[in-house]
Amino acid sequence: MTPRLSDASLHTVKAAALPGYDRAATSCGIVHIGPGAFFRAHQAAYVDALLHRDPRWAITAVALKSAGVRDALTPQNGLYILNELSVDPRYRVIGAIREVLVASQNHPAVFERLAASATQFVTMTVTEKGYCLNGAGNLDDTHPDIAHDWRTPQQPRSLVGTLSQALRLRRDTGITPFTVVCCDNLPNNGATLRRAVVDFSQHLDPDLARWIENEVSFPRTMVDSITPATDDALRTRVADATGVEDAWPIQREAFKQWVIEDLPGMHAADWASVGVTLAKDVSVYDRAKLRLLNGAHSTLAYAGLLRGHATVLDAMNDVALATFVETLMREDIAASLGTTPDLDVSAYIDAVLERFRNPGIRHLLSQIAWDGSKKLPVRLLGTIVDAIQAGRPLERLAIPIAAWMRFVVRQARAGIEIVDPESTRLAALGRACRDNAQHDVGVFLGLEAVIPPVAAATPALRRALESAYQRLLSPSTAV
Ligand code: CS2
Repeated sequence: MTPRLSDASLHTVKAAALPGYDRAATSCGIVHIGPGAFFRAHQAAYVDALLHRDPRWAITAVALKSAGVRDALTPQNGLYILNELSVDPRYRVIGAIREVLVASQNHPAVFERLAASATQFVTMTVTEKGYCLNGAGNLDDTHPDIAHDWRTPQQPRSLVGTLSQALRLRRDTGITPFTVVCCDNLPNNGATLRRAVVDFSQHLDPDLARWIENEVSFPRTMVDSITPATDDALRTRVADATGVEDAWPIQREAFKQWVIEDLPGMHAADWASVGVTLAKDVSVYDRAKLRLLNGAHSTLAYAGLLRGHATVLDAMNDVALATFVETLMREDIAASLGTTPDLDVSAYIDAVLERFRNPGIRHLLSQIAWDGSKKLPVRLLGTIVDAIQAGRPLERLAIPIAAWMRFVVRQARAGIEIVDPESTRLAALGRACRDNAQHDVGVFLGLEAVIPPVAAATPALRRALESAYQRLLSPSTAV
């Protein structure tokens, strides 16, 4: 029988790089909230490298609600296998996670870790929807989790409520605050999260809000590595190659990048020694990444699904679609980035397109299509608003938004659940559509949580959306 991966079976693992440090001698200096696949593929791999130099930075991983990761990783002593996908796949056992806690089941243990003076970084990947923000990017005070956390701040459900309570404990006991490192695909993620935590705290304790504003660092970051969801093919591949069974292995492309704003708190650990870029100004990196890579990804997802494709590679092999996406990036999205002395945008686009064509990766378009109501504002609608303000053309930029609308209509009509925090509303909108461009686009433009008011009120955008929508009624000829 294949043994299960754990500290005890580590010496039997074949064909994989193992943690080259004494795990028992490490201590937890990082609490990470949201231990999903991206974190385990990306940040935990950087931290695993850091632990070879400095044992203080092992990770306590905290899931806010779901017990799935804890149940998979605890019998494995926090170990899992990372498969780097390329023509020549590589396997690596990641030892950075020492424990996994589930906040909803054990708030006291979570707050004990968050309040400990050894904890100097609190990092998070909770996806766009985990920040409880409204369409304008501010704390959504109508969100049920926020209302809950204001009522019972010691048992928070939301990320924002959890950070506020943890920082309160540190302030009350005179422990220096941790540095909050947001690792989600949000524009200006550090400042956005800081504003949400300060606004949340203001409601409960204005002194705490002021203290957070003055004392706590929220560096801005850019995170990047394409991470397809775990599937059975990966589980089998890992077991065959390594000779151990891992309940939840992770896969990603070999490329990874992490840029963090160079604020004083960041120097507690030697991040640069493991390939993290500490930069004075992260804006150029995060705008380019969110708008070019993620914007193109969402375009491929919605247009590609409508054209019958399943993966990013399939969509890139569709010459008309790939040509459209490349033109969108080079002409329309690049124009929104302004001058970028530190970034060669054309080379960046070349590199992104090559990554999308990686034959070693099977990245499902349906995975990228999740949570469109939260992703589109960040990935494409900001570019559209800039184009409106600068008087640039909107015709191509309207295509991915119209494709998302058609995707919603298609799923709603087929009775397939739309994976999105707005799923109920979207399904109702989709069912109300009549395949009449003017009517249907009008219905979607009323979604103020997704479409910024200035975009909804721009006749030229409405016309561009209607024309794109009309063409997408026959998706095979739309681009
Ligand atoms: C993707 C991202 O699922 C998605 O929406 O666009 O997860 C993308 O793969 C990463 O941001 C790449 O860094």
